[in-house]
Amino acid sequence: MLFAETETLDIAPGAVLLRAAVEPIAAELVAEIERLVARSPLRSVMTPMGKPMSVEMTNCGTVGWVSDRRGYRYEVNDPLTGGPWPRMPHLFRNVATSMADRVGYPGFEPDACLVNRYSPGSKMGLHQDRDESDLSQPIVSVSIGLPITFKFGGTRRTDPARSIVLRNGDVVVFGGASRLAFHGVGTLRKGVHEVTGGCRYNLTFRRV
Ligand code: MD3
Ligand code: FE
Repeated sequence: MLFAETETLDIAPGAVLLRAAVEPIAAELVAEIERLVARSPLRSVMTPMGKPMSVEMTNCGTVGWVSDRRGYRYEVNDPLTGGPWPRMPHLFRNVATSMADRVGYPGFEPDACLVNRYSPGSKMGLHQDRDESDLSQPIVSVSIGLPITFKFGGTRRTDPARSIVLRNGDVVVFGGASRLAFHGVGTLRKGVHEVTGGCRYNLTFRRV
């Protein structure tokens, strides 16, 4: 499947930004999000330290990322519904596999998609994504709606971090030397976006 032909920017070793690559289908992606949150609602989760995260989350796919007082992990069932997570929409899978393929990861088969919803004031502190077993597989991130400042450092928490604004339709593929990079996002500012209204969604596709 072909999405917008856009420039690819190497933002760090192993990290490629495809600017506005899914902007033409952003509204369709939001429609899919609305369908899946009707089954597995967005919810606030606690960190293992017992602090509520400001970002609301849900998942689709055969496994989903969960966090509570017992830690971070992937689960086959949604703890809220007790049943399996909604299936990953074909459109989501196609976006993830084709974007990964474009930047040198043929055969990327995500089994989890974490859906994050940011409302004004939401942020995400610096962290690594290391709950997945095969770190040779990339993570594909899709931004929808309001812009946010993404922070991207090195493999040590204290490495200097760069800032990049992620906007509607931007896709970033994180693999190679970037797969274990510390990253986070700044505080979402109040605004209105034609596709999402007052929020931002981020989809991250993972091979767990
Ligand atoms: C770099 N999400 O869900 S997307 C996350 O905007 C997460 O919601 C942020 O960090 C968000 O874990 C950032 C960019 C991103 C996602 C995963 C990565 C960058 C990454 C995994 C490894 C390295
Ligand atoms: Fe992350």
